[in-house]
Amino acid sequence: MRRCKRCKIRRGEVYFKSYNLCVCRDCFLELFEKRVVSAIEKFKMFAKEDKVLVAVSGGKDSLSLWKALDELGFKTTGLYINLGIGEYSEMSEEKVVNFAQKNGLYFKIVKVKDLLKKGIEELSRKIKRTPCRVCGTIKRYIMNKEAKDFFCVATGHNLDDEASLLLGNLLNWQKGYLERQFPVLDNHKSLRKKVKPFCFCLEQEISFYAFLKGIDYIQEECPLSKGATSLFYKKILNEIEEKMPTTKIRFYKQFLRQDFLKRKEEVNLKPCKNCGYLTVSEVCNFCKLREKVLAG
Ligand code: Q46
Ligand code: ZN
Repeated sequence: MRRCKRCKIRRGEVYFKSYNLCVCRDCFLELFEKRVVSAIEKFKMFAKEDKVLVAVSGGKDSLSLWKALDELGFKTTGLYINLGIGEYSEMSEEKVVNFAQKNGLYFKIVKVKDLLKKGIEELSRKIKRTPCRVCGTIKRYIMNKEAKDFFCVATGHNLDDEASLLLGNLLNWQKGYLERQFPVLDNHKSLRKKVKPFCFCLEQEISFYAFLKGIDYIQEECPLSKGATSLFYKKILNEIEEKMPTTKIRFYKQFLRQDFLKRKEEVNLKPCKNCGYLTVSEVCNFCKLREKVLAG
């Protein structure tokens, strides 16, 4: 391999085609941390004194985010939501617990089965919705509830996730979803602030970061993700990126410059009459789901 393009002294250990950059591990770690800090500062995500709840799944992105924020000196607590997806959930919970213990970090576990008596797969069958849709509603609800004593919730969404989500939202002209795709959603009444500090980090960078930091994460994908359109969009974007490097970052950064993202107040939201969670209808999606499930 070539010499590190940054320090010009050490041997380059990793090559990023998207940046046409070959760097050594020390330079990589510096660049990676800078990229995370610049997203946190650019979007005014949180400051050193704020308490951040990091949503962790046991996968490489969220555990790397937790590690990076902790090493950068932020006050973090992990939140693991056990989705009740058989062995996959048990294995990922174990990864989170081991990681937290190894790094001396606080964390909390919430089990979907404790709340709704069933795991995601059974819930999806019961209410005849796709597992990911059910899962999304439940995770958003739990995260927001658990974040009430925190400044914000941070998730491990990376540039590949954001670019593929953007592609999907554009192909379907989902204007409402496009507005909500910003890397920061500010506090709004009882809705806690949500942030994505890895929004400028490629998946490939996070994998290398996790490797260098010796993070033991769950390698398997969620078994319910098979056939998800987001995976298809990622594959297409990877093919485009292969032919035209930097497409992903340009696509996403141009999106962030659009005027309609200067978000207005979410005037249409009002508290759910059961639980108080902000929603557009009388009863929030989580309460509707719970009613259907517990009805027998
Ligand atoms: S965990 Fe849940 Fe994902 Fe599994 S069921 Fe779908 S949304 S794929 S991030
Ligand atoms: Zn509700």
